[in-house]
Amino acid sequence: HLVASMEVEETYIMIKPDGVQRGLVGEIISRFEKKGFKLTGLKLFQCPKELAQEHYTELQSKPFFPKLIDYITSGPVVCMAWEGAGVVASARKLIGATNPLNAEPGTIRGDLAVQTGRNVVHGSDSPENGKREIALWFKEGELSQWTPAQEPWLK
Ligand code: 3AN
Repeated sequence: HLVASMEVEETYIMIKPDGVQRGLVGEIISRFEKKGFKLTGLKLFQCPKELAQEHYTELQSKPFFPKLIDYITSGPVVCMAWEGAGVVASARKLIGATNPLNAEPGTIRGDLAVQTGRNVVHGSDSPENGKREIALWFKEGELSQWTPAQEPWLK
């Protein structure tokens, strides 16, 4: 369905091991919450090699592929599913350019990262990949579709 004339989409966002170890989990989640997107899945997870290889299958032939797999599997990651109008492209904007040195200030990578190989966060690059990656990283039952309560929480 449409909200503000944009298609409601889902995207897979992942805080990489460096983001977890540098204590940036709260900061990164905050940026998506404050923007106004809806969190529908969240877990801390030690990724097996096979899953990392499947996730980055399009990059298999790149020279940096083995190092990328070592990096992503080097410690726990935070897996997230986010939903919202135009969330796929908007999340990519919030994240910033792949090379953090080219990422604009105000973006996650622009503010918090220096190296391409340590760029703290992943975001799906298309609605199709959003669906594919959420299905890859989450089991059924780990995702929650929810609507905000109509009653105010503070009276
Ligand atoms: P993005 O994560 O911005 O979508 P992709 O899909 O081109 O960028 O690359 C996926 C991941 O592969 C990057 N986040 C980064 O960790 C790693 N990567 C990409 N290019 C390089 C590179 N030239 N050297 C090392 N790692 C790279």
